[in-house]
Amino acid sequence: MNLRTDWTREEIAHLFDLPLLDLLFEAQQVHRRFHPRNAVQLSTLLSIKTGGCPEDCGYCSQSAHAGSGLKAEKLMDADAVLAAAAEAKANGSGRFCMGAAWREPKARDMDALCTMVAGVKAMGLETCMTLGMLDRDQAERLAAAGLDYYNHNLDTSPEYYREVITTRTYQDRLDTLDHVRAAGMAVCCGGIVGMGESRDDRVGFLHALATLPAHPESVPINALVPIRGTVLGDMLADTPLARIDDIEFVRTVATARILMPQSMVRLSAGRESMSEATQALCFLAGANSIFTGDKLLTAGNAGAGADAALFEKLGIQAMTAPAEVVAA
Ligand code: SAM
Ligand code: DTB
Ligand code: SF4
Repeated sequence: MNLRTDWTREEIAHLFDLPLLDLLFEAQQVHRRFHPRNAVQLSTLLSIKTGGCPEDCGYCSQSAHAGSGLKAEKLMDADAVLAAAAEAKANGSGRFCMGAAWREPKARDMDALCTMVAGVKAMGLETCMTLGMLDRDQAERLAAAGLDYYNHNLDTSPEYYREVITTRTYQDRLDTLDHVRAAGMAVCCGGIVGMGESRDDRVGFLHALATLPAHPESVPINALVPIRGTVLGDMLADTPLARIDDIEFVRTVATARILMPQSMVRLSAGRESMSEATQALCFLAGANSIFTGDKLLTAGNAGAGADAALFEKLGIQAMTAPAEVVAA
């Protein structure tokens, strides 16, 4: 089965426009051709370096440009990172994702980062990092240390991007994704909906992902978590009607599933404020991965207890082994 990387914006807009039940039916059919049914992969996040980031991403509590009141911290010790990874594994997580509030890693941090990757990998967890931009050499070093996935999001459409971030370009992000691919790592790349973008921007965002040279193996779809003191968080808090409509969010997930059939589509930030019914619709739409635990990087998350209860109610199993693709 050849995966299409030549989707047009018109085709994507047409999928978004389908009657909801037709869209969900198609997405779930695609899902079942490529993935085990009723199974959701669990990833756990840890912020290994919090706050004080020089970038100006309008959604982010960790930007030094934001007035979120978050205290800037130093890079954590490897031992503390490994202790958190062990706890994540004990809670059933299959992948451990370490995030740093950096524009890019500095040369002096690379040894410590490689130690963390090797240690987490040795526990039998899949490893993921998100550290900002990487050059070719940094990507190769992390891959050699055992890094399985690198998360770097396109965040939104190329057109809306400049409304959200000015300190790095869309092309900078595409370059990092190229370096990650060239180093042989799997790509985790998605973005955020509910930032005040239009439907057309959501079409453009999924178009950008689905027409990369290869589909990202993981596609995190975040709903904006509004954080006071950030440009977008304040915008949303002051105009509650701007919040993304649940059904529009579900349509975005379903369209992503149809465009990128083999990818893991992750229902990411923003889940804490979603009803169980909306989350169930997202799983029907083809989402098959979540972040577990009660914290994302700085914002709250649903927590293991709530997730276990939800899975029980919906008859969903946590994937135990690394996600396997079902042959078409
Ligand atoms: N500093 C690195 C970078 O941006 O490349 C890695 C960490 S950054 C927090 C990772 C991603 O989290 C962002 O690209 C964005 O998509 C998502 N994110 C950050 N803050 C968010 C928020 N308030 N709501 C939803 N998603 C958010
Ligand atoms: C992604 O797309 N979502 C995660 C992960 N990649 C690193 C991060 C979500 C962050 C949510 C806001 C916070 O915790 O500050
Ligand atoms: Fe920095 Fe990443 Fe936050 Fe942007 S999203 S401000 S790069 S931590």
